[in-house]
Amino acid sequence: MSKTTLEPVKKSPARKRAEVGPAMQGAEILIACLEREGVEVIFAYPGGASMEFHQALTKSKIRTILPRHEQGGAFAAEGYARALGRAGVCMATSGPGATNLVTGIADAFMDSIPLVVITGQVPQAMIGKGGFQETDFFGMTLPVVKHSYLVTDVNDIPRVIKEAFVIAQTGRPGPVVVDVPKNIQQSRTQPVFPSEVNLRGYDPDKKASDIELNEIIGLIEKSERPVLYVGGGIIAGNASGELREFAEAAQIPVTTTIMGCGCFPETDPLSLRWLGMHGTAYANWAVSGEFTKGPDGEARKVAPGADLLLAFGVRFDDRVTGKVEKFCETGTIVHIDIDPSEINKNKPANLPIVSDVKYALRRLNELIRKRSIQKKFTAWHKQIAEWKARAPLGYRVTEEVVKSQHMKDHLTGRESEVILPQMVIEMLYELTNGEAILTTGVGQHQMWAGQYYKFKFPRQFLTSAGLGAMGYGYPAALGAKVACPDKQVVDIDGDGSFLMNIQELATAHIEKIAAKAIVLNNQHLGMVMQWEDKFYKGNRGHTYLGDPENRKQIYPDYIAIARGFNVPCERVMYKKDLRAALQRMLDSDQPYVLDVIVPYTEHVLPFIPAGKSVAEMIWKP
Ligand SMILES: Cc1ncc(C[n+]2csc(CCOP(=O)(O)OP(=O)(O)O)c2C)c(N)n1
Ligand SMILES: [Mg+2]
Repeated sequence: MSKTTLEPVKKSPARKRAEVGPAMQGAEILIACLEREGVEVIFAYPGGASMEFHQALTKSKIRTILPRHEQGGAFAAEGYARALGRAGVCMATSGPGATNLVTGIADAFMDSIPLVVITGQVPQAMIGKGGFQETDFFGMTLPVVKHSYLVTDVNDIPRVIKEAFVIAQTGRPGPVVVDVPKNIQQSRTQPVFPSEVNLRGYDPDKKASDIELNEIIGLIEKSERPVLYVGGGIIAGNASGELREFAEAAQIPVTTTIMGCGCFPETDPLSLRWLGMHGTAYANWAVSGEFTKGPDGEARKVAPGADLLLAFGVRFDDRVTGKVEKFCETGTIVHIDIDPSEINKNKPANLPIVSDVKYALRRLNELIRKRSIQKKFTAWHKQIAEWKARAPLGYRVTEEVVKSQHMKDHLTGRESEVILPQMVIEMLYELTNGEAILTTGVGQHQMWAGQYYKFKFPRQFLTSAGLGAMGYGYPAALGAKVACPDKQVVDIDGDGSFLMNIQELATAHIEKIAAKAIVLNNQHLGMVMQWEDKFYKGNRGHTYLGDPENRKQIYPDYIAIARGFNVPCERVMYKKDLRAALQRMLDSDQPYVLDVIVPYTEHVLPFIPAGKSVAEMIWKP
């Protein structure tokens, strides 16, 4: 992400129309600024260096939600931001409070989520002296923020907060840190609230030229096998409607990244679902071609992939490309992104365009309305239909499941009663009509949630994609449920990931946030275990989460833990009980945990091992 020096322009027009408020303390001014930005909710955990803010919050109409760990607060603010498309706000005290936010900030940075992070800092006179709970938070977070401030003058607070929201929410969104020393919070002044900001060197308003856009249309007319490869930029840029219109008008198949799930309805015949390491075989073939291995072990291309890749709002992440030179090796690549630093970063583009993707798509639609695309790509659609029919996502009760310790320990051989994790998500999809907002932890369950739930609208799948932060799921679900109280919000979690922020069950109960969690409990760090099976001959390197001295017992006991939080929880072991249990969870108007015991032997398929190309894809269940 590009970083620019952001200096306020002197004598900005904002000053002219600024509003002067009554004399207040710095902390009160900051909260008044948040109110002026329309902030309704803040996830804030107090401490010595931030209690002035909390005192001011008690007098504010902003809803303050007390997470039970600052990491939970940061993830909840992110869940809120992802679900709503507006900046989420979190707050912590200096030192350990602030450092506990870092993972959330890094996550927001990687996934371009607008976040305003406010931290208390030791008084200015103590900075650099190693005072109690002092950490250089500005310095520590520098590589993972879009921008940051250490406020050194109480009079700067209104401008800084206004700028923080503009920077977090415009262009490529991201996290902004505002660190405020305690003496600044306690100083009094008459605030001057600017009505707009003027940031020298910051120009998020990028637009593709008609020449560039006409070139894209020319490339489409010349191509035989075009594919749209679209991502989180479409969602952040609110460009889903435009994308849909464009794809349908041009009849171009669409694959998304995990960040882009829902930006194009996965139920549409043009959808190839998501691509990459665990994406569909047909999406990967459509981009890079189909390969088979001969008896000599050599991979041979049996069908070509895209000859034109329209990469809009994506960043050619390695989990998507695998071996990057082999990714769409023979195609012409058009890359549109609002952030110039993404262009030619991971994969060179033949036609690079720096633009707001919503503008580019809207204008493309206008252009092709006037001069419609003649190509029909009939042969290409036929090939894709054949791939889809041959390699759909699928699972079955394998020999490995039947012979597994799970069957012996928990199912006493009742094969027909085993619950596979994929089944749970398919059933949830059915029972929620595909309308729920899903969050996830990180691991196998995350990939299955993406594969077996079909996303229909943007902001429906909230997952830690770039950072891959375990513990994201439940706090993010809290944030999403606060943002969208009328939606069913379900965290599909792993037993390892859920445990990392389990304290947020208290937040859910006390704040009456009815976010649901399904723990796909395989008693293992499943995804790491899958790599152990594949690359380390199944040698377990600390990936078992149960009690080694009592493997028959499910450990830890989530029912007992949830009871301690006053949150209802049910365990399901047999298939016959699954549907009714899911329904009870969905019908509840409270936070709820469903602990679903699944075998650990399942592997996520398809699977392109890291750094490998589509020729190495394993896809048959
Ligand atoms: C904070 C953090 N620590 C470690 C990892 C590495 N890691 C990736 S997936 C995974 C296993 C997750 O286990 P679980 O949550 O039970 O999900 P499962 O794969 O079993 O579905 C681990 C340890 C991570 N992504 N994040
Ligand atoms: Mg697990």
